Amino acid sequence: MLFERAQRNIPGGVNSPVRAWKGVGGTPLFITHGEGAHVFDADGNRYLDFVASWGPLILGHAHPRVVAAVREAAARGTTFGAPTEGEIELAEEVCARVPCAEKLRLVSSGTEAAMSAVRLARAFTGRTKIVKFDGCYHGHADGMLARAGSGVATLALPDSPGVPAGFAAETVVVPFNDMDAVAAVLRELQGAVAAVIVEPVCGNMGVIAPLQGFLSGLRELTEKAGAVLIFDEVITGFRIAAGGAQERYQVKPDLVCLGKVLGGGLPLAAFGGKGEIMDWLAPAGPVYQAGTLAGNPLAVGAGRATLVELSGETYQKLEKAGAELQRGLEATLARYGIAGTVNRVGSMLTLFFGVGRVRNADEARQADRERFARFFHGMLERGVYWPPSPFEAAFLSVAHGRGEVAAASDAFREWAEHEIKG
Ligand code: KE4
Repeated sequence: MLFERAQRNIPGGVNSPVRAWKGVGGTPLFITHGEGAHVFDADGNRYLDFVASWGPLILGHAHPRVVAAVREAAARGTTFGAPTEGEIELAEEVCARVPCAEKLRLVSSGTEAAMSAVRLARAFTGRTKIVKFDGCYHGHADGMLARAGSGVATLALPDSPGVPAGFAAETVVVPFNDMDAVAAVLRELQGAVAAVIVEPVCGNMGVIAPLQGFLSGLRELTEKAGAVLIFDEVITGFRIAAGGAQERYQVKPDLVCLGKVLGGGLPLAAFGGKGEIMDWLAPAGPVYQAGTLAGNPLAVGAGRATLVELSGETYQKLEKAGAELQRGLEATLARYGIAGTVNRVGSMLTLFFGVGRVRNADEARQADRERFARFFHGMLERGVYWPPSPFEAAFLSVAHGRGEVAAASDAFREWAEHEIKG
């Protein structure tokens, strides 16, 4: 049994906690390969995949042009530790698409992107306090683990041991979508807040969209307070629009964190924004940040091949598929009288059971986790691999056509029939 064997040398048998199915119980699938909208496990079972590696695979698994780009790059050598033209082209492409990005630094993970953006904001403002939102997850750097989402929420960890109280004390946590709370904190900490960091659409408490005016309100408040506004678009970047949430909601932050889709499934992330802030970064400026494999040619190749495929038409297709799936899920909830709600933005969505609406982490935490676990396993039995946590987002790819959406809706209806009628 692979999971037992894995646990002998890997803590918890996984290299990232959310993969261990702690939120739904059971033994995690070990995946052997993926093709388009499907993944295959070590027992040869085929599943319609809505995990999408937690967001990167907007083109589906093993997209031929992404695979070819990685093959071609690898054949020329995997890494040089020196600048390459491909990094310039990717930076130019990202800065052309992402409204706030005048300059960009490539890193290898979303955690590095968020950690570095926060350090940059602290240096640029000469301040130390960071405001984040309950349930938002910005990777696992020490200061970011206060009331985080994703695996921290899934495992119901209070935060994390090992983070010195002094670090946590610099992070102030307020409820998502609560403009008054943000205004109060910025007033109270007048002149001490370096940055407000937010997932413009929360994806780590399940999907939670910003209320009307929330993002523009954050923009105004941070402007007035002299604090840097950081959009963590590691999930939403290139996912909910070509220019991410800042294009979809027409609100421009000072800095942005990007990842997942940007790397096309390889380890690539980035942070970018106003040139006057980014130029504080070494070697242009004094703020140190570095990475052996930053801008790695294989990851840059995969990212460029992915962005090339993401045109306006692609986003219309993803929007349509997402809306179709939401309609199917909601129709079944209504038909069987199952309390629940679907939160969706574009091709990322979450099904919350037992609650009427979810606008922040407290409301997400009220959702019925036991029913979610039964839902997860019920869908798996019917060939659909949904994210194994009530606090994550399900993702559609361009490979999820009408047939795939119908299959997922049918599986949900069959599960609901069984759940209600036994
Ligand atoms: P990574 O360090 O995992 O590449 O990125 C951290 C990160 C930063 N910001 C946001 C908004 C994120 O969602 C993430 C990572 N997301 C989780 C799941 N939602 C990654 C899955 C995992 O931890 O295995």
